[in-house]
Amino acid sequence: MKKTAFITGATSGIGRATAILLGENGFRIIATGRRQERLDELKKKLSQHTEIHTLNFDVRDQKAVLNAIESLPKEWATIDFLINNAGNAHGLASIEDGNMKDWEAMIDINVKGLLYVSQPIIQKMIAQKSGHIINIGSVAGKEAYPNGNVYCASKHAVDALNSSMRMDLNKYGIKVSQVAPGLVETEFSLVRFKGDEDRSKSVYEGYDALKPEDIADLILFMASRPAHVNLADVLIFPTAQAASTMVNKSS
Ligand code: NDP
Ligand code: 8X3
Repeated sequence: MKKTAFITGATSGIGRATAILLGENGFRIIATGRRQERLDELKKKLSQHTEIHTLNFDVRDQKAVLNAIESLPKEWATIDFLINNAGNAHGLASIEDGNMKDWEAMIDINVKGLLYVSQPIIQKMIAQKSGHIINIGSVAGKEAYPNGNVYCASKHAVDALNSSMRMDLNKYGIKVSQVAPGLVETEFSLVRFKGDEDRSKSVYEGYDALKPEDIADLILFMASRPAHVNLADVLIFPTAQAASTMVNKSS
């Protein structure tokens, strides 16, 4: 029987690549995000390979999250994998200059949003006595960097939640894993720099950044291990990167 993966932030970047790769490799997909036209485009593309159901909600809106999960038709009631991917950075400023709205957005999306989505799905997983949650953290959740302050704090929170969730859900046999990527070329920097394309492009110039498909590959590998194996926490860098702030741009 096909397994079902619920993927947040499937309209772009890592989430979209993961939906496509898992969908092409025998998983049924529940794809979520806010941009309906992108959900429709993904549904059209993936329908050739697998069954796909889309849900449109903002992870910051707890009621909308709950309603969306409750709206799932009976045949989508079992969720085998939750890929907690929706997230972003907003701004890159020294702490004294930070914008409160940016800070709130990162905490609300990256931390509170992840919790809003996780709890109702964890309850389903406990009832069905199986499940696997894969949290998308970041190298920013392992080491802070200058001007990264609140984004780094939000990803440190994901790192802590990943460990603690694994401990809490151990008694139910539910796997919890984290993928912590370094630099991946997606719309991430475009969002961080509020649509400034030149600044966003410059983040990925002079070296081979990871592609969203590289992260999708890792997620597929993690999701297809035997029942007794859990890759609990994987840090993944482009070869040119050695740490948050160390990228060899001449490579
Ligand atoms: P993208 O900007 O390409 O994708 C972000 C996804 O998150 C989109 O699908 C977006 O969908 C969704 N999203 C954002 N805000 C909300 C919201 N409020 N409600 C619902 N969905 C939302 O970035 P990435 O693919 O790079 O980012 C995915 C994850 O990977 C994030 O958690 C990010 O922190 C993490 N990451 C990224 C790295 C990178 O270098 N790119 C490195 C390390 C970690 P929509 O706008 O349609 O709602
Ligand atoms: C995204 C990678 O280094 O821009 O989490 O924070 S970084």
